[in-house]
Amino acid sequence: QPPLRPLVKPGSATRPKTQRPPLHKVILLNDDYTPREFVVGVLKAVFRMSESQAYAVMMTAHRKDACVVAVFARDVAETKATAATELGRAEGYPLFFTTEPEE
Ligand code: NFA
Repeated sequence: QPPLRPLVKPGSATRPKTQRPPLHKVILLNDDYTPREFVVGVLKAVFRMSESQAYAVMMTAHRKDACVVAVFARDVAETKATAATELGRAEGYPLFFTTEPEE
């Protein structure tokens, strides 16, 4: 009698696929009033960016009207977008960060 051979590759039938949370982009929107240096300071404080990274993101938003700052799990993206928007609001600036799901 021939030996029984496995029907499926060991492990493949029972091991669940690892779940990763869908990522959400935080997007910085340009406006005509918030000072450039203030935007850079908010990006450094909330998103832990270096001066040069923050400056590059600020200038991209300034020139193209919007720039992706970073991607996070949804709750982290929303918390950071709200915190950054509120730092501007506290100074009377219309600075605005939004979020959207990554494709
Ligand atoms: N456009 C603003 C200015 O010229 C700077 C800015 C950049 C504001 C990016 C918001 C986002 N002072």
